[in-house]
Amino acid sequence: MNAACEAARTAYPLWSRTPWPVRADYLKKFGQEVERNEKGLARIVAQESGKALAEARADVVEARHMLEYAASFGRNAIGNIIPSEVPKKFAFTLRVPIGPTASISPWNFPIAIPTWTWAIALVAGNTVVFKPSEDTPLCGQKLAEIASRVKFPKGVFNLVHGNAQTGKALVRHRAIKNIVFTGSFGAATWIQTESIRLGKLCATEAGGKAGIVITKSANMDIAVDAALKGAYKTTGQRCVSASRFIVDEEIADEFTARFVAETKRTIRVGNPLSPETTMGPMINENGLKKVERFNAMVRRAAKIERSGITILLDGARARKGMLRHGNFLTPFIYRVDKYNSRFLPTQEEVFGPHIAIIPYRSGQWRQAFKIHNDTPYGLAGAIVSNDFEEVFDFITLTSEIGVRYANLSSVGAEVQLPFGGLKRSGNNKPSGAGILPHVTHTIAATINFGKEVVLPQSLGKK
Ligand code: UN1
Repeated sequence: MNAACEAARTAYPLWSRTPWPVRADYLKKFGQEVERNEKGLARIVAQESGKALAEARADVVEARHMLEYAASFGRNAIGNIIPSEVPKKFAFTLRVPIGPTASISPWNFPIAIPTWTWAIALVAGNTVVFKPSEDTPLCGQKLAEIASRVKFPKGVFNLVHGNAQTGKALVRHRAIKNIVFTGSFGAATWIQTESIRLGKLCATEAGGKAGIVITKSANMDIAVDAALKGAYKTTGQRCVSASRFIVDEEIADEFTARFVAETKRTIRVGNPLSPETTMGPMINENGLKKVERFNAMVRRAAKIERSGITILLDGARARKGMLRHGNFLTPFIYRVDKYNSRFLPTQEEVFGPHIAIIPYRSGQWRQAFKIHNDTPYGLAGAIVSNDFEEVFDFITLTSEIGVRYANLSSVGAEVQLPFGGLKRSGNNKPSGAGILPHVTHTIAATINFGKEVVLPQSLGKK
């Protein structure tokens, strides 16, 4: 790791002075290589992260989109011309890189999310030390192999493997000036604190507890489809996974019946490489145990009289055939008829197929929005409604989340939009299209073309 950070430091001066369009060409080639290797990469994603094959392919496609998008920055404006009150003074802004950048990325999008953190950073002139998750090292390795095929100058793109200990050492290394991180809230908080202490910059993306509000006017087909896609993609292990469906009580029974029936009909837990599989395993034993702990909490609560909690589909470890050897879990769905802010399973990120259906008093959609916002997280969420006012209010006024959807699911972000959350979901520095300001400094530059020094604010000639 020390060698990687020193290499990034040594390569930085030359790379940061390389023209943007030249740097962008490397990213363009990177994108082409990813496209050429799409099938092979997707297979590795499925094998290593457990995502179903179609989703694994989407992960690779999203990475290519990010690389193409980053490359486009090579031929874009990188600043503004700004008027000055002093004649013959020319003022403008310029984006300059920050320095060697640590990129620490998670296993749930092992090809796409790394590119979110380093593709634009590289085009902008930063050198990178990339640490993939210890759960998906081969995906990280494959990205580094592509980096060496596109022949970045030595030291521009570096890879280190390791766990949290490596990550911590990387954050603390004196060559590193900026950290771009996606992962857990705990790790994000540590990085933010440590960055302040060491005078570094950082952009963090942390967890979520996405909800979908379904009002009386909702198109029920959209509601059920959005719910299924939000709940089960990546086995509920997306930071945008929907785990709370807040439904008008008048349609709650219909929604519940259809959602549970569709879950049983369409969710096939199994080998991610098999085309019938719609839900692969949990990433590891710890991830599985965390979901089981939350499932057990709900089971305990359901036994208490008048708790208002009913289990609709009891999830468990899959025991069929070979599945018992892996971290396979089936969906857990419950209904919460007496909503309570202190009930941890509807507050905390569970990161798995653990779903609460929460009915609200009919017509009281503002109440539903309150429940929607009633978590410490604020990443993504959605409303399903055919009422203009409800949609307008949710999207523009009320919801406390960074990625807002209407008549869609909470998953499915695209790279050309900013991606980031409020509250515990990060430090307000979105990635995706939002990352450029966090991998560059915006410099104010002023050039005098006159023969005397004239100051603004009428300080004039004296
Ligand atoms: C994440 O959940 O960790 O919006 C990222 C989506 C993906 C990215 C999710 N494009 O579902």
